[in-house]
Amino acid sequence: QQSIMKFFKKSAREENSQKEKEGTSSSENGSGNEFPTLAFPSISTADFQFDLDKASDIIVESAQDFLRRVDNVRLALVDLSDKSRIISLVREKMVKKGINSNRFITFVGDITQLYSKGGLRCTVIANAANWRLKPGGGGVNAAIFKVAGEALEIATKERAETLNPGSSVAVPLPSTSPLYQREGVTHVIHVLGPNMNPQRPNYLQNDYTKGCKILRDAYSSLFECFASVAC
Ligand code: AR6
Repeated sequence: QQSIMKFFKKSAREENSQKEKEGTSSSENGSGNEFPTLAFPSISTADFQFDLDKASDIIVESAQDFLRRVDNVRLALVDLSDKSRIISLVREKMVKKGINSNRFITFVGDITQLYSKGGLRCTVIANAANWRLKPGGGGVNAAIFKVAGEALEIATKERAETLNPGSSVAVPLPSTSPLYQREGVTHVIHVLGPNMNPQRPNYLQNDYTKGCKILRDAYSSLFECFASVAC
């Protein structure tokens, strides 16, 4: 309970330093910090080897489309390194399209430590999952299941056994989970993207017509799930 109260009583100082890091406007109104935020990794672009340029187009277009339709929410694309190519590509394309940088931000950090290490409040986070919805396997999936603990495994099993490419499932995180207590995350949305890695199931054999459609479906399903839990 105490840690949740702390979460909501975050100091203005931390909030401002966050805005500086993001390079966003620091005005009280319209900064976007008051909106429920979805933090999401770039689906399919590491272990699943999806082309970064094509993925960045799809991320920016899907986010723009979603934000035009749904008010009072914010999206945050997250990656581990400040040298992240996908973050640079997305930023470039956001600027070209004139997307409101208070409603769609990019952020460098571990998605399991956004609040405790980065001061970024995200009540919902997305996971680039595998079709069996199993922990492990590396990447962001391994990181989220490790930090969220068994509570996430159990809650996931109650919602779904498997996932089809291009679809997602929202899982409410039990308040016993460290990810809930420490980071204030209330939901994890598992998303399965297209796979371009011959070593993984559902390999698309470089078919980017199918791959792009599946990635678009994945983001639209992810964003709809977010709206349904946040709004
Ligand atoms: N925080 C933020 N971003 C991260 C983190 C993290 N802790 N870890 C990785 N990323 P990937 P995929 C970024 O490989 O390509 C798994 O084994 C990473 O830099 O996690 O969709 C699953 O079980 C990249 O930008 O997901 C599946 O089998 C993005 O997250 C398979 O990999 C996605 O990288 C899914 O592959």
